[in-house]
Amino acid sequence: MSAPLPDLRLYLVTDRAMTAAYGLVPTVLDAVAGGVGIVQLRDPEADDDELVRIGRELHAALAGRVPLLVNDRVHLVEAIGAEGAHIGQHDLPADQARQVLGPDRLLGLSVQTVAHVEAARELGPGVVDYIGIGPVWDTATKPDAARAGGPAHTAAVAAASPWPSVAIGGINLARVPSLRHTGIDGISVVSAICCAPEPRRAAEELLAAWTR
Ligand code: TZP
Ligand code: MG
Repeated sequence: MSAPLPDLRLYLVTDRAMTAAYGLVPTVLDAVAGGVGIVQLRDPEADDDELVRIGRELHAALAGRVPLLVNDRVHLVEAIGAEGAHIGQHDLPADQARQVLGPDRLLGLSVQTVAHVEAARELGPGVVDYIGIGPVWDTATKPDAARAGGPAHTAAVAAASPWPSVAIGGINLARVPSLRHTGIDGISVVSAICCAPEPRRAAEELLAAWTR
């Protein structure tokens, strides 16, 4: 059995450049104080040593308040002491990632289509814990992201999923209402929090809009 599922209602994915001025750790801690329930450390630019250093620092600062997941680099989860990993369609296959993580850590998988959900289903239970669906809207944060699917497509993918789901990509306060009836369990954001002048307030507002 995997770890109990975290609170997916507001999911923060980090960005190095966007948090450079205020600092990654202060940004994340403020966001958690504002209601973020799970954090993914995403830093494609960092080499492995650097990511371990950053991840350990962030994990220590979080002090168990919320789970920390590592983007893509499943092999670094143990060294960081993180609660799990989040992988995409072009990373280590989910069944292999689960083998590396063992049964007790969290594994999230990015999907773009119903076919991706079906493929993950074929791996059987106990592999994936939740899915991330996106991008919902075009976003400058991930220039190599797949084409935006929009809310209706997000709803179709969520409906096909046996796992809880979060949506990602271009989500901001104004767009939260259009996701409310898509059947997803939470919203996942990068810039809406990492670029906010007050990350805590941004998180509070996003969570309030989502749970309204
Ligand atoms: N995966 C799909 S879109 C995306 C990721 C990591 C970036 C989302 O960033 P933002 O700033 O919330 O649009
Ligand atoms: Mg990836």
